[in-house]
Amino acid sequence: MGYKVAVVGATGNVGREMLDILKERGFPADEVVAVASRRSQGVEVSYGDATLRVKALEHVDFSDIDIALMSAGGETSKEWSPKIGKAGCVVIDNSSAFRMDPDVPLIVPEVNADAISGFSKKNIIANPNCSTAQLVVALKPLHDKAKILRCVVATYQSVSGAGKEAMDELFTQTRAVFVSDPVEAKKFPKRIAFNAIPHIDVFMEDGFTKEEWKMTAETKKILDPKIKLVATCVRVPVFISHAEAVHIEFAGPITADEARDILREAPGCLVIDKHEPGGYITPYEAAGEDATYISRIREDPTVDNGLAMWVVSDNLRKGAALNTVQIAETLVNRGLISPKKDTA
Ligand code: A2P
Ligand code: 11C
Repeated sequence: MGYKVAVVGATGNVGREMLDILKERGFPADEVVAVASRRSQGVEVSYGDATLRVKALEHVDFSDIDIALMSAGGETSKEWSPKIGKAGCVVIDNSSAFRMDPDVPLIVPEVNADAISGFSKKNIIANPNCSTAQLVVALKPLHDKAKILRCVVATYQSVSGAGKEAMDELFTQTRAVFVSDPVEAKKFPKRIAFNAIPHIDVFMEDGFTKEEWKMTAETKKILDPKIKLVATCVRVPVFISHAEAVHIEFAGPITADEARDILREAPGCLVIDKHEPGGYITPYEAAGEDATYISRIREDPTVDNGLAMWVVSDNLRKGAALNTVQIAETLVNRGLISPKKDTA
């Protein structure tokens, strides 16, 4: 007996990955329903060898669906996730809409799977921002060893984090530069082709961007509220995978060799760290992969108990779709959900 699963946002970057990952990992789904906006009604999307016809969100009855994987933007989530949850369908929400809600667990299964049990108040579980997810996967095993006090992060984020139109914009602008056409910026505030933009999401009153705030607030909720974290989030002309330069201060001593050994054994982490040209991972190589890659691990001589490292992961997978499916797997494996009916 399997589950009936809806993927909401099935025509988008993350939704398509969700469909692929459900299939790849053999999630026990008897039926998968692809859902998007009215614009996409009837559009075909792939689910393994099968083709699914997209349904408009307004036309779906969620009362007979077990799990909704939601990635249709914050506004759609704000309106729909509570309604879907009330209909008795567990929502795993990839937007930022409910992450800070105390009645909604914010989960990265390798880090805080035990917190999932609080989901039943609203029937919503939140998936973190992509730049947070990969960071906490790498921080957690080090925090267990030597208590992180402070973390300074600079991100190098791919355009796919901003959706499929943003990927088109990088492609179109790059082509325009080569053929000397005028370069038009629509989705991004400045040209992204051959550039770097230190601005992701809206500005806050204190001068930080919301993306930077999310990294701080979400790390505290998932890992430890005592950790101090400051981020600078930068968009770079890369299609897939976010990279992060991470500087950590610990309460006690930890060497680069110890950190490397710990991270080699840690769930979800893969260490590629040779001190030679090419002995590290780049975003291009991480695209399409599930791991959080860690390279360039070294001691930081400018602070007590400091380490520096480079963390890279596919933002559409661990940063979004994979983590969402892993949350669904956690619900199933811990017996926290059972199928409403046998649709086999
Ligand atoms: P659609 O293609 O019909 O607009 P991305 O982040 O890659 O741009 O994808 C966003 C996803 O969210 C798409 O699948 C998009 O569907 C879906 N979406 C956007 N707005 C809504 C809405 N109001 N109702 C349902 N799905 C929506
Ligand atoms: C980006 N990290 O790269 C963003 C996308 O809060 O889920 C995801 C935003 C979020 O633009």
